Amino acid sequence: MKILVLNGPNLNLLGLREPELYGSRTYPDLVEFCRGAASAAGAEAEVRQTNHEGVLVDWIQQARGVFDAIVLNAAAYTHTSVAILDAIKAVRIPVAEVHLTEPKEREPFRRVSYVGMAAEAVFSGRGFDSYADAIRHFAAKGA
Ligand code: CA2
Repeated sequence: MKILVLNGPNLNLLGLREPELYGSRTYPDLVEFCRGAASAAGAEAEVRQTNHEGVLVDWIQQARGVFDAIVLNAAAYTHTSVAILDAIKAVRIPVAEVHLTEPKEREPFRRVSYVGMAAEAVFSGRGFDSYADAIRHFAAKGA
Protein backbone atom coordinates (compact mmCIF):
# COMPACT_ATOMS: atom_id res chain seq x y z
CA MET A 1 0.00 0.00 0.00
CA LYS A 2 1.28 3.44 -0.96
CA ILE A 3 0.46 6.32 1.40
CA LEU A 4 1.04 9.96 0.53
CA VAL A 5 1.87 12.10 3.57
CA LEU A 6 1.33 15.80 2.89
CA ASN A 7 2.42 18.65 5.13
CA GLY A 8 1.36 22.28 4.81
CA PRO A 9 2.83 25.68 5.63
CA ASN A 10 5.61 26.19 8.16
CA LEU A 11 5.98 22.52 9.05
CA ASN A 12 9.45 22.76 7.43
CA LEU A 13 10.34 24.79 10.55
CA LEU A 14 9.77 21.88 12.91
CA GLY A 15 12.43 21.76 15.60
CA LEU A 16 13.74 25.21 14.63
CA ARG A 17 11.00 27.41 16.17
CA GLU A 18 8.39 27.03 18.95
CA PRO A 19 9.72 23.71 20.29
CA GLU A 20 7.46 24.13 23.35
CA LEU A 21 4.49 23.71 21.01
CA TYR A 22 5.70 21.47 18.20
CA GLY A 23 8.60 19.61 19.80
CA SER A 24 12.33 19.61 19.10
CA ARG A 25 12.44 17.05 16.33
CA THR A 26 12.93 18.44 12.81
CA TYR A 27 11.05 18.07 9.54
CA PRO A 28 13.66 15.59 8.20
CA ASP A 29 13.07 13.62 11.43
CA LEU A 30 9.34 13.58 10.61
CA VAL A 31 10.03 12.28 7.11
CA GLU A 32 12.12 9.43 8.51
CA PHE A 33 9.54 8.75 11.22
CA CYS A 34 6.69 8.41 8.70
CA ARG A 35 8.73 6.18 6.40
CA GLY A 36 9.58 3.97 9.36
CA ALA A 37 6.00 3.82 10.62
CA ALA A 38 4.77 2.88 7.16
CA SER A 39 7.44 0.23 6.70
CA ALA A 40 6.62 -1.29 10.12
CA ALA A 41 2.95 -1.46 9.08
CA GLY A 42 3.80 -3.14 5.76
CA ALA A 43 3.16 0.01 3.72
CA GLU A 44 5.19 2.63 1.90
CA ALA A 45 5.06 6.37 2.60
CA GLU A 46 6.02 9.28 0.38
CA VAL A 47 6.34 12.43 2.47
CA ARG A 48 6.13 15.99 1.10
CA GLN A 49 5.87 19.55 2.46
CA THR A 50 4.85 22.82 0.83
CA ASN A 51 4.00 26.32 1.99
CA HIS A 52 1.56 26.79 -0.91
CA GLU A 53 -2.17 26.00 -0.89
CA GLY A 54 -2.36 25.38 -4.66
CA VAL A 55 0.52 22.92 -4.50
CA LEU A 56 -1.40 20.91 -1.89
CA VAL A 57 -4.44 20.95 -4.24
CA ASP A 58 -2.22 19.77 -7.15
CA TRP A 59 -0.69 16.97 -5.09
CA ILE A 60 -4.09 15.77 -3.88
CA GLN A 61 -5.44 15.71 -7.45
CA GLN A 62 -2.34 13.94 -8.79
CA ALA A 63 -2.55 11.22 -6.13
CA ARG A 64 -5.42 9.54 -7.97
CA GLY A 65 -4.35 6.15 -9.33
CA VAL A 66 -0.92 6.46 -7.67
CA PHE A 67 -1.58 6.39 -3.91
CA ASP A 68 -4.06 4.35 -1.87
CA ALA A 69 -4.51 6.89 0.93
CA ILE A 70 -3.47 10.40 1.97
CA VAL A 71 -2.35 11.47 5.44
CA LEU A 72 -2.77 15.24 5.49
CA ASN A 73 -1.52 17.86 7.92
CA ALA A 74 -2.69 20.94 6.03
CA ALA A 75 -1.45 23.09 8.95
CA ALA A 76 -3.12 26.54 8.91
CA TYR A 77 -4.95 25.70 5.65
CA THR A 78 -6.91 23.13 7.67
CA HIS A 79 -8.92 26.01 9.07
CA THR A 80 -9.34 28.11 5.92
CA SER A 81 -9.18 26.13 2.70
CA VAL A 82 -12.37 25.30 0.82
CA ALA A 83 -10.07 24.54 -2.16
CA ILE A 84 -8.40 21.69 -0.25
CA LEU A 85 -11.80 20.43 0.96
CA ASP A 86 -13.04 20.37 -2.66
CA ALA A 87 -9.89 18.57 -3.87
CA ILE A 88 -10.29 15.86 -1.20
CA LYS A 89 -13.93 15.35 -2.18
CA ALA A 90 -13.08 15.26 -5.89
CA VAL A 91 -10.16 12.82 -5.74
CA ARG A 92 -12.01 10.03 -3.95
CA ILE A 93 -8.96 8.73 -2.11
CA PRO A 94 -9.37 8.18 1.63
CA VAL A 95 -7.84 11.03 3.62
CA ALA A 96 -6.89 11.15 7.29
CA GLU A 97 -6.44 14.57 8.91
CA VAL A 98 -3.47 14.75 11.27
CA HIS A 99 -2.10 17.34 13.67
CA LEU A 100 0.86 17.43 16.00
CA THR A 101 -1.10 19.47 18.54
CA GLU A 102 -4.78 19.37 19.47
CA PRO A 103 -6.22 22.32 17.52
CA LYS A 104 -9.55 22.21 19.38
CA GLU A 105 -7.70 23.01 22.63
CA ARG A 106 -6.02 26.09 21.13
CA GLU A 107 -7.42 29.38 19.77
CA PRO A 108 -11.12 29.41 18.73
CA PHE A 109 -10.21 29.93 15.05
CA ARG A 110 -8.58 26.49 15.03
CA ARG A 111 -11.86 24.78 15.98
CA VAL A 112 -13.10 24.82 12.38
CA SER A 113 -11.58 22.18 10.09
CA TYR A 114 -12.46 22.21 6.39
CA VAL A 115 -10.22 19.16 5.91
CA GLY A 116 -12.20 17.35 8.59
CA MET A 117 -15.41 17.80 6.60
CA ALA A 118 -14.07 15.31 4.03
CA ALA A 119 -11.56 13.25 6.04
CA GLU A 120 -12.57 9.75 7.12
CA ALA A 121 -10.56 9.99 10.35
CA VAL A 122 -8.72 12.56 12.48
CA PHE A 123 -5.60 11.91 14.56
CA SER A 124 -4.32 14.82 16.64
CA GLY A 125 -2.53 15.89 19.79
CA ARG A 126 0.09 13.12 19.80
CA GLY A 127 3.03 14.80 18.07
CA PHE A 128 4.69 12.56 15.48
CA ASP A 129 2.60 9.66 16.76
CA SER A 130 -0.51 11.29 15.22
CA TYR A 131 1.05 10.46 11.83
CA ALA A 132 1.84 6.88 12.89
CA ASP A 133 -1.76 6.45 14.08
CA ALA A 134 -3.06 7.59 10.66
CA ILE A 135 -0.61 5.37 8.75
CA ARG A 136 -1.57 2.36 10.89
CA HIS A 137 -5.27 3.19 10.40
CA PHE A 138 -4.92 2.82 6.64
CA ALA A 139 -2.53 -0.16 6.78
CA ALA A 140 -4.93 -2.03 9.10
CA LYS A 141 -7.96 -1.53 6.92
CA GLY A 142 -6.13 -1.97 3.60
CA ALA A 143 -6.84 1.72 2.73
O1 CA2 B 1 -0.85 20.84 15.25
C1 CA2 B 1 -0.67 20.84 14.03
O2 CA2 B 1 -0.09 19.93 13.43
C2 CA2 B 1 -1.14 22.05 13.21
O3 CA2 B 1 -1.60 21.57 11.96
C3 CA2 B 1 0.06 22.94 13.04
C4 CA2 B 1 -0.27 24.22 12.29
C5 CA2 B 1 -1.45 24.93 12.92
O4 CA2 B 1 -1.81 26.05 12.13
C6 CA2 B 1 -2.65 24.01 13.06
O5 CA2 B 1 -3.70 24.71 13.70
C7 CA2 B 1 -2.30 22.78 13.86
C8 CA2 B 1 0.93 25.16 12.29
C9 CA2 B 1 2.18 24.56 11.72
C10 CA2 B 1 3.32 25.45 12.00
O6 CA2 B 1 4.47 24.67 12.15
C11 CA2 B 1 5.54 25.22 12.80
C12 CA2 B 1 6.53 24.34 13.18
C13 CA2 B 1 7.61 24.82 13.87
C14 CA2 B 1 7.72 26.16 14.16
C15 CA2 B 1 6.73 27.03 13.76
C16 CA2 B 1 5.64 26.56 13.07
